[in-house]
Amino acid sequence: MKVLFLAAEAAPLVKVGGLGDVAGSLPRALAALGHDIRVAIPGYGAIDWPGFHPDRKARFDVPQRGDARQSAQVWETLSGEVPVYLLTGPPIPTDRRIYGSGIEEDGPKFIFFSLAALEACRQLDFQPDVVHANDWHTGPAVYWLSTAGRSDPFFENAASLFTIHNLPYTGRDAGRFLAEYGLGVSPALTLLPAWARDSMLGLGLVGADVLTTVSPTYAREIRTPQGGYGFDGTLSARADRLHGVLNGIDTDVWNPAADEALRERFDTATIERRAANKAALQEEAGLGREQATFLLAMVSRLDSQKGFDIALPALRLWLQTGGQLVVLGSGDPAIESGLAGLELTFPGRASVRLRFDPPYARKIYGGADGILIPSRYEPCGLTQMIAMRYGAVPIARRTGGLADTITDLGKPGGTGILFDGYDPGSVGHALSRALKVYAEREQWNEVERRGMGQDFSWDRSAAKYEELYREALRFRRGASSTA
Ligand code: NHF
Repeated sequence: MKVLFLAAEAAPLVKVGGLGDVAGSLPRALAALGHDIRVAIPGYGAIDWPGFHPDRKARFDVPQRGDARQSAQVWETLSGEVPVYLLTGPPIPTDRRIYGSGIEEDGPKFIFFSLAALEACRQLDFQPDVVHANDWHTGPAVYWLSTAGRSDPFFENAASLFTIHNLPYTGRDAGRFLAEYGLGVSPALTLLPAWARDSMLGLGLVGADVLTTVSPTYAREIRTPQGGYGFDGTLSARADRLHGVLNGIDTDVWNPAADEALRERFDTATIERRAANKAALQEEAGLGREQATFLLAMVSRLDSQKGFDIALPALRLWLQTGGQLVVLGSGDPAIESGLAGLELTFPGRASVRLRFDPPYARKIYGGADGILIPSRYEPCGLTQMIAMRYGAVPIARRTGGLADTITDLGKPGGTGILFDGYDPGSVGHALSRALKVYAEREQWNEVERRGMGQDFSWDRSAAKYEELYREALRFRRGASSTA
């Protein structure tokens, strides 16, 4: 199949969060299955243009309302074997900015990107069977396909699959920018609550032939009032089109047996070598070199989604009672200052780095004993899979993809610790459970080894997407439509 994969970010060119990881690795797995898949992202100035040396492939115009038009260019580079198209034009920032501060900036940017990416396919004579669009930034492309695209000879047979990576990000209040690009209102929008009819996410949700999200549990949660952020009715109405497909990780990129960032590389047979990595991490983080002390870590975007409000009181107790802590992340200034306070209060026991530092993240995964992930909600989560692959045991809230990828120690084959409550007491209780097992070191090592033995590669999920692409095509070509 010919597939156009649309995302606002894709590693290694540009990555802010998990979406970038997925857009960097899933297309490679689909290409390995024999599909002709091409990724399109905005050609931000923040990308290392000299490093990736893209070639300009076409200049064209993106039509707007009336006779207006916006000039665009498409450039091509490669990510592994996968072609990546970079779309540039006046709404795409040429400075270091990726996401802006609101819809005034991001509305025009991503509507332009969505429509320019489709138009680029026509210019390059790449006629996709499926357009796989991701998150609210790409909703307009899905919506255009489901409306004007139906009578466009180049796109009439192109099916769409829309993946939700993070539902609360909606790109709402985009109505006037959508109108500028001629995206009018269709009857299908009544499937959306009134406030969401000019949201770019909403356009994707009603326009797509098939919807997916990144874990089976999250697919259920978003159909409930608690997890649906106002879209539960829309998603329940489209439940027959909605599937949960677990993300994978690129097991070549994340491989403790070959990771250059580690002091000692290891696999399940040589797991005792983690001790050297733990010592190196303690040294680099300025913590006491205590091999017998539980070294707990957090690697995360600092966002209210990630549960720092319930973690902080529990971490204070953890540090008071002799545990060690390493944190890496950046984001919300209020969370940053709460974490910085921990380091000040517990010098030599808590170490907090407030920045994006990929090599240091690898050292944490390869040296920490446990990784705390107390998320309020988690569509899939990649940290827990990477942690397990590196022998660090996840201690996580039972939500979304965390519930689908971690087996609690209370069950046979346990790989981590899960807790339910969203409160500091539940975090504290989970940490005590971890300490109890850690005291029996052989048992703990067994848990680490089981985590390392899990298969988190893309193989299974890529095959699932392949199946869903075919299903989307059946819907499109059978002309059963909602929009
Ligand atoms: O893994 C990629 C990521 C997810 O849970 C993560 C999230 C954003 O919040 O699918 O998207």
